[in-house]
Amino acid sequence: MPKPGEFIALLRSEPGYISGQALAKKAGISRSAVWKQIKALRKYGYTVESRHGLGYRLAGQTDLPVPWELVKVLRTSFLGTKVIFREIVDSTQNLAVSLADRYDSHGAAVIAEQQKSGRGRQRRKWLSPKGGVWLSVVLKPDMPTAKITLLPFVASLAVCETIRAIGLNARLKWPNDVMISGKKVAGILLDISAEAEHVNYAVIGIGINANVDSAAISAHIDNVKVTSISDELGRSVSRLELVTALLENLERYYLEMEQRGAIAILQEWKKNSEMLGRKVTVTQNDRTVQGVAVEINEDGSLMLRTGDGDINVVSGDITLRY
Ligand code: BT5
Repeated sequence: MPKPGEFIALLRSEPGYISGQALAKKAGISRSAVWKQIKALRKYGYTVESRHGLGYRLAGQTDLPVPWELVKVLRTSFLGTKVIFREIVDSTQNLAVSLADRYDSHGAAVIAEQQKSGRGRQRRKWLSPKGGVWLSVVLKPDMPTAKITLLPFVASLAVCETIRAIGLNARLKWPNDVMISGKKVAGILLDISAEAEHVNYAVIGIGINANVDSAAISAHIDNVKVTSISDELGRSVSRLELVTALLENLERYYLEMEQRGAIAILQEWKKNSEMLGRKVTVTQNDRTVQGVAVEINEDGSLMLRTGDGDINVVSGDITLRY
């Protein structure tokens, strides 16, 4: 049985219609197997026309980041050279973590069109309907364990740049949210396995509300304002193009951090953030602290100027006060 990538290549090589019989012969499969392949391609988002007496014609490309399309356009050296794509999965993060111990997993990406149990930080839920970009990448970083918490800054910066390149004013909010006009469009999650001196692996999860109805997500959430790229643009975007640009930006920033450290990344991150100098409320579990966000420290923590002096916050959620 040909793989979807091989079968789509057969259809593509025909400018007009190709009969089911000719397709079956070229692919070395039965006519009914051809029909199954056509059905599968339609599920992957391709438009395949069928006409009685003429056969099949490829009339529209997919916008999904399926591996056989990504491989043709992606200009990375290692990130995304191995891709697992699923229409639906519990969580790309869980699948990626289960693969991470394999010796050849560095750079592998797991992408899904929909997640049933998407995860946020601290066991929070991440709503992941069809239309979004739900992606996890496995990395085996050559960097000290203490620096690993900076990886989400690399990822959120890459997401922010990718969204800005399509003309939207994406901004970063500590620790790793990507926002448009104060509404969350993307979030980052990090899972690691590390010893004191050595990182076994890091899995970075990236969720981007690409072509989703943000009102439908908001209906289930009360503490965060939500938006999506399609709601901001008033049209859908190609998730294939979005993921391609994202993986390219992520690899570039990751290599920069591995080779030169995180200072330049944090500088760039700060330039894309609107929170420094602003009054913020930090919520950590049930505790809240108020102050002015004055700096992102070299370890990624947030320096907060409070009435009682400066404190460094390592984790929590920020609300900007106006
Ligand atoms: C995050 O957590 O922002 C990290 C989200 C990471 C999701 C990706 S998708 C691919 C990979 N596979 C996974 O299973 N996860 C990763 P946090 O900062 O804890 O934010 C979670 C909070 O955001 C929730 O409690 C909700 O309030 C809100 N939220 C949930 N779904 C959302 C969505 N689709 N868009 C915006 N906000 C959402």
